[in-house]
Amino acid sequence: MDCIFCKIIEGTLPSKKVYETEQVVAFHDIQPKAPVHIVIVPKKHIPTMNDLQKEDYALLGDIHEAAQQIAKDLGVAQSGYRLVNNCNKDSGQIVFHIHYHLLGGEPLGDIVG
Ligand code: D5M
Repeated sequence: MDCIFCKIIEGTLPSKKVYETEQVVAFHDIQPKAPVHIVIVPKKHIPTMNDLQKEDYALLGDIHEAAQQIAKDLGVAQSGYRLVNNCNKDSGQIVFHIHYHLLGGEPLGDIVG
């Protein structure tokens, strides 16, 4: 499958990982829009939020657990951070493997992932 994030998950494409469990991986965004910009990805290939099934809902909990831990580890838990999902064209989604941007490290204003 020609999916950049699947290649990162398989280890065939390098990434700067900050978090990994059996279900989820997170790594530094290659084009950061804030001092802290991490991409949190379920290992299961789900193209967009529209494709989430009920059986996948536990992954959303795993992603929030990852966000909490990463925010703590990278020192933005108290200063604040934003978790963003882009779905389809108008949102600007360019990688069609569902993911959540964790942004922080400065006042974010209208910065989105
Ligand atoms: O955002 C997709 C995000 O994925 C975008 O901010 C760039 C990032 N990206 C793309 N390729 C890589 C690699 N190879 N490593 C790390 N980050 C990457 P979207 O929500 O789809 O607009």
